[in-house]
Amino acid sequence: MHQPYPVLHQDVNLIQKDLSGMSGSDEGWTLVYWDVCPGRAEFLRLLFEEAGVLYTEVNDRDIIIKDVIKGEGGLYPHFAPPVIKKGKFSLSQTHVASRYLAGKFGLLPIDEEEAAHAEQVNLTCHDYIAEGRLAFHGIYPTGPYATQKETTQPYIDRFLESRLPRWLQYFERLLKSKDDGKGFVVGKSLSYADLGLLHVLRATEAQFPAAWEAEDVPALKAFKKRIEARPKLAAYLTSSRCQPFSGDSMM
Ligand SMILES: N[C@@H](CCC(=O)N[C@@H](CS)C(=O)NCC(=O)O)C(=O)O
Repeated sequence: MHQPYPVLHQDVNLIQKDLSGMSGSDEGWTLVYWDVCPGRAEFLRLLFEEAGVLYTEVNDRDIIIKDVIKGEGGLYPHFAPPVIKKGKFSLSQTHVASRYLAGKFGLLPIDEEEAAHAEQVNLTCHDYIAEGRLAFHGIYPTGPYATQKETTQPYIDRFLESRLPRWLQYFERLLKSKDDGKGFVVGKSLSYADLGLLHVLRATEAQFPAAWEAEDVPALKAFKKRIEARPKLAAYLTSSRCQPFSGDSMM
């Protein structure tokens, strides 16, 4: 059971590029993020795409630096993208923005305990991707991977050997803890927790294809295929809107 909020622009599954500024359109949603990789914004794109809600992307570096990184004035300035914006309202922190959009789009469990479990899972997905990303930036977390390639390799090796299997086996256990691993992560219908899990599994497969292939996680692999096959997600994942992963950070 999910919250019955109205879905805006239902079935208008279209993305537009807007370089006119972070303000975007007053009517629809704007997603502000770097253009270098799917990154954390992918958690939010999957929500827009599954809900069939129109969103406009602002990817211009100068605009992001001016309006987000150095943004001054206005209530609740942001530390870093992704940022979602609609009219005068804007919100950062990907998990919070995901949960907010999920509420708007009918992808947030109504039941209080299920909503808490969805949050538990989505934040765990964020922990996983953040730890994976950090392995590629062991010396300088906000510096480019290319400048620390050799020095950070031991961190990547350690992540691959000891942490990645633990994370994947955890997600396998999580899925199998209900409905024989054949259902949704929380409750009986799709929520933002399923989309969060889908995103981190796609990132894993893209960054570490051999490890993903070798890991014994049948429920997880079936889950990934099942969710990817949902019509709106399948259309998105095969469209030009869906960017390839960067190949150097799980992002
Ligand atoms: N906890 C934040 C992290 C945001 C974040 O680190 N954004 C990155 C891109 S994925 C960024 O642009 N960081 C700039 C900075 O840290 O100065 C979230 O989940 O949204």
